[in-house]
Amino acid sequence: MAGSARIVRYLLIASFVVALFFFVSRSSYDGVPLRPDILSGGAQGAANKPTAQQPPAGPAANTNTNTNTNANSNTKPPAFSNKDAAEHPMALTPGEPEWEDLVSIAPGPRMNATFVTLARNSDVWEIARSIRQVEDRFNRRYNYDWVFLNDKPFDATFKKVTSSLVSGKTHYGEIPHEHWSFPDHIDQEKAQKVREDMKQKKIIYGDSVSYRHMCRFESGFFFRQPLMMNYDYYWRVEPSVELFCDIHYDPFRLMKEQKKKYSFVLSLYEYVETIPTLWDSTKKFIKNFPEHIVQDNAMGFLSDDGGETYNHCHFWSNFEVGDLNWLRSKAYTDFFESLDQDGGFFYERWGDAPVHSIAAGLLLRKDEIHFFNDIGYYHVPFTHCPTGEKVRTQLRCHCDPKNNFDWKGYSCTSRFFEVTGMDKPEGWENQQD
Ligand SMILES: Nc1nc2c(ncn2[C@@H]2O[C@H](COP(=O)(O)OP(=O)(O)O)[C@@H](O)[C@H]2O)c(=O)[nH]1
Ligand SMILES: [Mg+2]
Repeated sequence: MAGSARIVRYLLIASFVVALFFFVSRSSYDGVPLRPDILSGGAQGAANKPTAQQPPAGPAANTNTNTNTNANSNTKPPAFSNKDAAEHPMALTPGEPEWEDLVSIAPGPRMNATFVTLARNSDVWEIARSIRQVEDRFNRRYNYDWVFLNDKPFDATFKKVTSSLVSGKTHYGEIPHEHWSFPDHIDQEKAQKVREDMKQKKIIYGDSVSYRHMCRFESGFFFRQPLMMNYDYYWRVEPSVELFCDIHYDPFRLMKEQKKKYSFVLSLYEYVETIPTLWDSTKKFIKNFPEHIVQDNAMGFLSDDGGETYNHCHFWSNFEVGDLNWLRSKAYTDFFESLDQDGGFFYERWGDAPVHSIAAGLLLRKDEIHFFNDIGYYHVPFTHCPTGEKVRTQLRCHCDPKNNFDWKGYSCTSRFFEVTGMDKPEGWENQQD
């Protein structure tokens, strides 16, 4: 009797162990294979992470720059297809199908789009913060690529940290000297004198040469870097920015479907001392290239007297989602080259924000510029926290609405609403100071 009880006990334990093994093996997730570069201990390598919906894909980089593109993947990202789009309409408001699901890889088409960041190696931890937030609030479900640009080669740490955070593929480009240096026509002595004067006057970045190269590069060259030529849309991300709200839909797709070419979340008045003659140069461009000035543009956002003077309003360009083909158009490049000839990037301290904004205001129809109320955003020192308690709750925003800059006196966003004839979001009156 004792013997058979032992056998029964052994059988019970054995079947329990088998059942446990079966259960554990069934409930485990499908492991994602480690990338070969990590397995081999290398720090280099573009992240190329296949997902359920998006096959390993990416642009074939046709570049001499220091590219970390995975050499094995030359396939283009899935193109925008009307059928795919029709099967998966964008859920722009709560209650629509697919609104609630913030876990799965987003179904539907992907745009030919990328994030883009200009950064130094020393910016690595600040950009890591930004990437983490962009991924958590949006890109982990969309897996868009990320292009990093630098006037110096990116180091191994920068590549390792950033490629481990981005869910799409990462590409690293070194900017050619011609795009980050003084053009020949610049009088060096005059430029130096300006920097000394601006230093005396304590104008922010007034004495910096590299900041001027940065502004000229962002104004005229980032969109024509070899790595960027593969894409149609970009989303600019700077170090140490914050995203406050869930992004339930694809902003790139909104741009395409609603035929938008430029977008913003914050707008304000530019520091006059940095751009005293920018409007004179703009007026010269308008005279020389009347064919580029579009009917029904947003001149009213830039000028209160029909174009005679500039009111200094500009979209804050550290956040932008935009159309690269517009920036590569003859209209935009003629505008940039005309400004560059006048030398104000060095004889003054023209920022890329007023340059992009004036271009958007004159070369685009006003309905081609989009304001993303629903993207909560911070770049020191300003916050865009969506107006409307309902929106903020639905989007799980973590910003303090009191900090929303949109309707305060120094913001130009009210003016944008007036010029475009849009209704201001509910609750804006209570946020004016
Ligand atoms: N590679 C490189 N990037 C720069 C340099 N200066 C600024 N940047 C980048 O250009 C962007 C704007 O610079 P930032 O310091 O944030 O200027 P601010 O936002 O106007 O205060 C950021 O993405 C910086 O990382 C530079 O000298 N080299
Ligand atoms: Mg910045």
